Amino acid sequence: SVANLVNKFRGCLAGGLIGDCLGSPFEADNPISRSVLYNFLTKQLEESAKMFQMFPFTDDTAMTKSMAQSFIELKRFDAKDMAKRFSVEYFKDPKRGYGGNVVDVFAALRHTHYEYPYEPARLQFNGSGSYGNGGAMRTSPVALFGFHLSDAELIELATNCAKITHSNRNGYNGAILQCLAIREALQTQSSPTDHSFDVNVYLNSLIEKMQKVETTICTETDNNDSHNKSNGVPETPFTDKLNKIKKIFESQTKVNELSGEKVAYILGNDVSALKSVPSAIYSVLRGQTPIEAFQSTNPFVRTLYFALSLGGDTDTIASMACSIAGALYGNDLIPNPLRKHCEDIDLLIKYSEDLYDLVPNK
Ligand code: R7I
Ligand code: MG
Ligand code: MG
Ligand code: MG
Repeated sequence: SVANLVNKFRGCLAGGLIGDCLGSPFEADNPISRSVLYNFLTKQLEESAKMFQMFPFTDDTAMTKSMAQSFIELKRFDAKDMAKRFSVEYFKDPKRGYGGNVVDVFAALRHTHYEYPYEPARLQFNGSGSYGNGGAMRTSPVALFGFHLSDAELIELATNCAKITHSNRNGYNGAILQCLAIREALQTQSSPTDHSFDVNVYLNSLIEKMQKVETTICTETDNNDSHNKSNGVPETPFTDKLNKIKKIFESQTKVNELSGEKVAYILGNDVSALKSVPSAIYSVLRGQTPIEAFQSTNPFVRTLYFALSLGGDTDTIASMACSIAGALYGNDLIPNPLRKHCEDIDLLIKYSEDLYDLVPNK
């Protein structure tokens, strides 16, 4: 309902931060040790901890903060302003675990005084653009700022925000999918008693929208035109992965059988958008039912556990999964101890409220 929309906004940015901060200690663990993960998460959930160990955020949150600040201060999208914030933030605080190549974009943006905010990204990887998940990992403010927009408008905004660093079709399409997944979560009402929602309805909506995105003819700004068609038919890799997920969820037995390691093998767990965004979405849906290896009745906690259990790019996959889960279940379902471990939690909550204030006609 409309009444708890602000709670969902808060949950989205708080969830994204928690996934990033608690996922970063495991980044690149592949596979991740079950007992280490069990002990770690059990510890972070302790209510009575005398001291809450503080986990710093990484580039995922640094860039999310810049996106939020740009929307909040300008009350509109401005590519140059966003490009400048990314770059200034990077040079102020570079040791946040940024992707290996995106740092060249920040340098080129600064060198050209942010005059051509899309050019450096277009030149990455010999002109094919980055397919990393850096566009997707920071997209939550787009879904909040663009909450009231039509699908077409939201997709255009998500694309333009992502293309400042990620001009490869699979890079910005990953950001579009993550953005749509969050908006769909904001619009989904889970049961107030057991927090259940219709997984099939949620998936079908994403499949329909992503299919449209991936089959639409590329514009002249798309520099990957030659890579995305086979025999004149556009490739639909994200839609295909969503359909794979749908197939798995059609059998609850299959869902219960698939460990994090197996899901990582099927859907991926690396720094590419294609092998991380669908895995994050899977983790959210997996959170709907009990997990044998980590007993919790809380679907947000289950989502976090499962995302981490995939291994690989854990900070980013957990951050994307938990921002969707937070948007679904709202801030009130997130256990307090988890947030107490995260750097800048109060600031992210403030940004979520500022973005909520910008939503027209509530
Ligand atoms: O996508 P990006 O911002 O990185 C985000 C990731 C997250 O996991 C963060 O937590 C952080 O750890 O990094 O940064 P990019 O440098 O654009 O992409 C990340 C990596 O993906 C690159 O360093 C490459 O290894 C790989 N990559 C590609 N490799 C070959 N060809 C991305 N695009 C390509 C490509 O087109
Ligand atoms: Mg990171
Ligand atoms: Mg290419
Ligand atoms: Mg990462």
